[in-house]
Amino acid sequence: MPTVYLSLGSNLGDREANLRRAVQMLNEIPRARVVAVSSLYETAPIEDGGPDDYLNLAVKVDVDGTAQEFHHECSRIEQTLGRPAPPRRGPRLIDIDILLFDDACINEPGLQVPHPRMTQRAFVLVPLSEIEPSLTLHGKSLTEWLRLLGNSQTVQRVKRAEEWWR
Ligand code: PH2
Ligand code: MG
Ligand code: MG
Repeated sequence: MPTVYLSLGSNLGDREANLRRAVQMLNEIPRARVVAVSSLYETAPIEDGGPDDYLNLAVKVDVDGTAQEFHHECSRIEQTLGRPAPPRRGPRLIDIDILLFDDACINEPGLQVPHPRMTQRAFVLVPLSEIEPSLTLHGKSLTEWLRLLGNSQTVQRVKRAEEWWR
């Protein structure tokens, strides 16, 4: 059964509640099972992340099915949770990104796996290394990738997994 790693983020509303609901909904996908969640991390926005701080975490899921099917389910959860109240538009309440789907290499419009920017994002690498410290990416360990990033990106652990999940 494929092992899948996800990065989740929220920077709007009750961020912790948004993330908890998203992880619950991932676990409710009939052919998916959440097997590990990381601590919650408060992270400063990078790239085009908008003005507000994020809560981010990493999740490990066993998935029975294709990456495309699972991606579709993740988009459905984003839409269910993140739909802005009409007529307002704005940042999404929840972002679910597939980082790794077993050892699949996928390069399609809307679905690139491994996630092409994950090695440049401390908000991805720190939670991921917490739940899977032995992972390597393109021949380097997660800690090696983090070391290459330096410490310009703020990532602060705010709640351990057992304090927020179930
Ligand atoms: N997501 C982005 C862009 N920037 N920054 C942080 N700290 N956390 C995110 O989840 C994030 C971001 C695009 O999805
Ligand atoms: Mg994203
Ligand atoms: Mg996304």
